[in-house]
Amino acid sequence: MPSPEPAVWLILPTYNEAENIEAFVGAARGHLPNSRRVLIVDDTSPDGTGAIADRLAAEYDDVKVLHRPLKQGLGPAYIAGFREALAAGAELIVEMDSDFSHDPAYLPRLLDAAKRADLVIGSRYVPGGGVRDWGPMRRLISRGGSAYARLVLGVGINDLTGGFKCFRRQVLERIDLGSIDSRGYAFQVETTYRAIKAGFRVVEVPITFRERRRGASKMNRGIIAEAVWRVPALRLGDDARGSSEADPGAQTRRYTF
Ligand SMILES: Nc1nc2c(ncn2[C@@H]2O[C@H](COP(=O)(O)OP(=O)(O)OP(=O)(O)O)[C@@H](O)[C@H]2O)c(=O)[nH]1
Ligand SMILES: [Mg+2]
Repeated sequence: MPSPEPAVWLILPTYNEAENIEAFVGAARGHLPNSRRVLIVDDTSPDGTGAIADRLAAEYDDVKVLHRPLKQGLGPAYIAGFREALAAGAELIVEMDSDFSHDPAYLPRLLDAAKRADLVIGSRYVPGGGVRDWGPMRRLISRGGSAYARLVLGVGINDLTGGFKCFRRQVLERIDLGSIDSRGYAFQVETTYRAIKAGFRVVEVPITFRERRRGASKMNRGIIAEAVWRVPALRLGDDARGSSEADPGAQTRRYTF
């Protein structure tokens, strides 16, 4: 008898994705096993994304929505989604952008690789991967950012800033989500770095990233600046982890980077 499909949760952060979210959820559901749950985490988008998400949740049993009152960045939205998925018994937790930059057709590739890895990264910077539509400046910032983080952290991962990833639940349980303060690209670097430091097996599978078709980018200088200073802070272990004080177990799980 074939083994049952693992419980897969896809977490989709949204901020002003009204033009994308319905088509995106439709495409993603089509590439996931029946054991799927899709959790949209919307930070009260002014363009009404949340209402569309609610309609999708009413239509499909496997779609849920988490409404958060304020735009707080990608990191906090993902952490809230991860917590909900873990509490509901998710075995594999996938994160990806909801703007079609990450092609849902790659989902089976990530899930397949997760049979042999604890964290799978959809990677632009391994053979077979790449970026479409970006100008030279954006390419330079992204490639330079990943190279910088790889060098400073001393890890062998080529795409540290990408946001298309599949975690085994054990990874998210171990990396002390409560002590992660990063919000933008730094969040992606930090989760992967913590997974490596905790001894998990991390693999990269090639993906081609494409520019969003609709809607506006939320990337800004602050997000880049955060990544620039947080990466060495991670390495030095002086990352301010204010919220970990509230977690009584945090002390024993704290990493010495
Ligand atoms: N819930 C939530 N989602 C966010 C927030 N910021 C960005 N997102 C979502 O995170 C995903 C990635 O954000 P993008 O705006 O595409 O940022 P980016 O991919 O860095 O920039 P571009 O590729 O230039 O569009 C998208 O699905 C966004 O809607 C936020 O503060 N809260
Ligand atoms: Mg994007």
